[in-house]
Amino acid sequence: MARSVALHESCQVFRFLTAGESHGPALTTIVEGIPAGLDVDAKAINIDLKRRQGGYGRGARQKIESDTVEFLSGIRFGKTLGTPITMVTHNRDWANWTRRMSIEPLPETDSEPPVKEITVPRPGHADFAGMMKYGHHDLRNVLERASARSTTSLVAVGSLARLLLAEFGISIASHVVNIGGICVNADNIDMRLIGELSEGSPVRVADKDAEAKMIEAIDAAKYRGDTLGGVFEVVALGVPVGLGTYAHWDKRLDGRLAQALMSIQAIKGVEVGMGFDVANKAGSQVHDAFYYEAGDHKFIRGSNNAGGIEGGISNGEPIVVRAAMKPIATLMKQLPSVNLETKEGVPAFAERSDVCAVPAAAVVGEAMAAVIIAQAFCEKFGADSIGEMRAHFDYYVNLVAERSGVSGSAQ
Ligand code: EPS
Repeated sequence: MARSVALHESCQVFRFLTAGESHGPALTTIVEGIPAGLDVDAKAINIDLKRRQGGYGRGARQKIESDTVEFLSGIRFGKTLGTPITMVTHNRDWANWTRRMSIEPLPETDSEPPVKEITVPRPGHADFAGMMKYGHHDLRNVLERASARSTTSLVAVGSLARLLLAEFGISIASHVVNIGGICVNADNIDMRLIGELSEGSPVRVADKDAEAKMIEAIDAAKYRGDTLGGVFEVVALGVPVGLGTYAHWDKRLDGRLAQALMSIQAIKGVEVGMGFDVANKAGSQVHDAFYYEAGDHKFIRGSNNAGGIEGGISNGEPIVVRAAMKPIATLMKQLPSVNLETKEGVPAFAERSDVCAVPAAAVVGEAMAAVIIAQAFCEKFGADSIGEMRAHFDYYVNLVAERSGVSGSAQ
């Protein structure tokens, strides 16, 4: 079956757009580019949405919401049609915000007191820059969309991406490796088990000792009216060699993963593999030496400091990325701020929020990694249907086997 594999001109790029305010009626997502014929069950997506809602240190909002998706397009009889997929998650809290978040202007005859404007920005939040940029007088107009509530949509798209990747044996898991400076040594944890080990943990951590200390630290921060950040690690297993490219700056897989993880609210740093520690070591301690297993016809490595990416291309090893999340900017013990209207020095605005959302951010990190890997996968094996994509994939897997010394693999 000798034939060329090329990205079809008509193939749509895997992309998506999200919309919705935190306390508005709903969060809406439109996804394009998932091939036809993929089995999609809302239940699988709802499991990930529930995972995102969990985690020790979350605020009262998660007791109100029970996030689920409703599909409005793109799926018929449980399979994708190859057309845009629309997903909606209704905000239950909207019922409590219909006046404060009214889409229509409030009637002039309204007998209720006017909706109070918020004019004191929180240091570290989008409040100040957003008000200056858009000319708003009420920072609710900024915070409603800047809120990490919108990560619900990212998780829903990520879930679709994972369903696609699972068809080709790719899985993605995460765990928390640091909360407020309490760290886990990830080197001692088997990568194949991190999802399983961290799943039952309230702080999504694969190490019980660290778990207890992290919970204590979150309680102490809450008591002080403070918040905590941390670091999570995402691992993708089964990614074939060859996704991404060194040919263009914006197609490098590591760069795309960094951008996607950095787009999650409160993320301030991203590392791939050994990350910033490469700067402290010599080349001989950093680069992953090659060996060849003649029996299995396999190129193998003694280490994976590169985090599964070399030259902007997946190299067949597990992809390992970490992201650092700053502490949430809404502090109950408010930081000094200035009223943007009166210019008077006052405590920053505070309303119901999370003390620590690193476990939730890890689930969002998995989703964004899934989206980028699925995008790169669709670019390499582009097809309009799953069957066609599988043929492209199988053909390439055989070519790689042949390049690895397995005779007669590619047909
Ligand atoms: C969030 C919902 C929000 C916040 C949080 C994330 O709910 P509410 O504002 O109604 O309490 O808890 O938002 C932020 C961290 C933020 O920076 O705005 C959610 O569903 O994840």
